[in-house]
Amino acid sequence: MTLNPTSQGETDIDFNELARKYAEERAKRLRSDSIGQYQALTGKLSMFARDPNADPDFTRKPVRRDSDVLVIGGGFGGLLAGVHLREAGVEDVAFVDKAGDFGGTWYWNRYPGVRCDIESYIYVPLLEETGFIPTEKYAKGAEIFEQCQRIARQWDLYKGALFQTAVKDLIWNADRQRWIVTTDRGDEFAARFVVSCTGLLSSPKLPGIPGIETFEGKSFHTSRWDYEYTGGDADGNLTGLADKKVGVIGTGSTGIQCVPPLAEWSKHLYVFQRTPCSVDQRGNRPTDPAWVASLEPGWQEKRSWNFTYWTSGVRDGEDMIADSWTNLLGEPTALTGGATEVVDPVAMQQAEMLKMEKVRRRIDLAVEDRATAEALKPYYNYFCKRPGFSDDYLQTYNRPNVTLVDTAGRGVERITPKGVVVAGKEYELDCLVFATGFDFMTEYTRESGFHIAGRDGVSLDEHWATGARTLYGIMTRGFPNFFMMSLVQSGIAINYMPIADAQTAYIAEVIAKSLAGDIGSVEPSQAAEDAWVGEILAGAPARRAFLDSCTPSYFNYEGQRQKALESNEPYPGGAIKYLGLLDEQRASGALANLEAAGRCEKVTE
Ligand code: N01
Repeated sequence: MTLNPTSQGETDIDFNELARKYAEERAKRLRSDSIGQYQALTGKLSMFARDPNADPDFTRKPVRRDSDVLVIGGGFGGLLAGVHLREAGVEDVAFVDKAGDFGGTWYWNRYPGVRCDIESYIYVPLLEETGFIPTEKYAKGAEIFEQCQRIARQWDLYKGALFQTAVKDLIWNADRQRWIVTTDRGDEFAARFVVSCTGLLSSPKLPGIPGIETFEGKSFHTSRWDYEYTGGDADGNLTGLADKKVGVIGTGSTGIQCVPPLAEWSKHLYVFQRTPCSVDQRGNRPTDPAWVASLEPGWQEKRSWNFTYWTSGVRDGEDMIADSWTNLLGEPTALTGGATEVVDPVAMQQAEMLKMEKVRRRIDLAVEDRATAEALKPYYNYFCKRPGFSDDYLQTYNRPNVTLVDTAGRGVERITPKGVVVAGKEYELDCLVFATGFDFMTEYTRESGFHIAGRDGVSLDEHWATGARTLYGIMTRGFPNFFMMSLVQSGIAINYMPIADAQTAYIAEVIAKSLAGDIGSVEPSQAAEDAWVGEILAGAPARRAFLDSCTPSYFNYEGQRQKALESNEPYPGGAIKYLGLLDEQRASGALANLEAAGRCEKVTE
């Protein structure tokens, strides 16, 4: 069923009353422990980190290797780095990844119903180059994972790749002008350049709910789905759940994708909700072969730019993607970024409220039980959380075997050996699924999981103790020949792919130029880094003012500013400007704004 609430009645919205309601709902969710409420999958929770898709008994001999480039992480960022390095003529590239294969997010996230939530024709990289077209507008995770493997094969990136291997330490050796990199399997690399692509949302987190480790049934995080227990695969057929009472904690983008198949296959499903997600129309459809036949060379880049323009508030001719993202962001709203002309903030706020009102009215049309419908309504600005899209999530609550357990913003109270407690009531469960997300923009070393020591042994944590310092969010002074892909001081866009592509093209160019010139080390000049940090800090207050009014989420450090993390903000100039800037740097020789020092001869082994 397509739910398209008409605009009728919009004018009767009392914006002041809504603002009061938003503030009230926000206050219910504020907690003094903010981001401290979550725990990493270490220590007694390390069993949640086990990779169900890789051989747990895998062993190999430690490797000692000199290489021109070491890429850490084989997701979209690492793959695109590999492709651009190859195309820039850099052959000696090694990969290390904790996972058992390339794929990153799409290796780990195999939960039922997993799909991309950006149109696949612009989100999945290198479609023209590989001759692959996703079978649907929003592709299944398995297709995207296969495309990652296809890219790795086509650009010969498997050669020398080490999987099921975690980097532990990176230490800059100034005499050798190399990074000495060690891993948990005893490997030692001496790499001239390191490109760290450890992912933006890659470290799963669990809530610090008391008793979490005492649950005696089956429990796992969505990014480590246990199909041995549930049966089936990402397409459903979860026959192992036919006689099971299943609980899901978390109703973000992942929760809304896995709830419908879980409801279809479980005896009974309890969805434990703290904050409702906004759920807009998805409108998925099969790829039209006639459309594919009509595509001309260069189509993917053109289409991708069209989306970036429209979602930056710039109407770039026809809206090629025409989905809920472009429909909304074609209108100026509070967060469309620097490309949007300045509009009245009151008008922007009202536009956000109108959008959310439509989202709430969809719920009334989809959900039969009034109390459930009310509990599913989100009361916050649209961009306070990652928007969700689904054509079957809301309707799932009409099933007799599904219960929404709304926690009124307080979250699950306790977990017992038998189940989950909310407001004093215990819900007995056989299986408990945590759709509770990933670490986001906290400390870089905590997220990446390794220790980095740059010039004079100074660690990245020490260097950034009073705030992050980067050039373009990619390099940091004192850490020569080290490139990172993260959101810290980086450009952001609704679609990550063009950002990852531009960043890795720039990085590959810097590396290729340095290798060609036998340059020992490159790092940002003090002046360039200062200027970049200055731009970030100057733009941060506007974004913070918006986020400060938001309901808690990972976007705003769960509603509490973290002094040390304030300079982690993204580039405020918007995606279009950021992409243009990187392109310009690359085209003008890539080494501008960098200090190059020393000479480095190739070491022969
Ligand atoms: O994680 P989340 P996610 N009791 O952090 C709830 C990307 N993604 O995995 O909202 C009860 O968004 C928490 O509640 P609240 C996408 O960028 C992409 O869903 O904090 N509940 C929330 O509902 C996305 O943003 C695709 O109040 C508790 C949930 O856990 C990102 O991944 C698909 C709780 C966590 O939601 C992460 O999404 C899927 C407690 N104590 C995801 N603690 C694509 O298609 C936490 N929660 C590309």
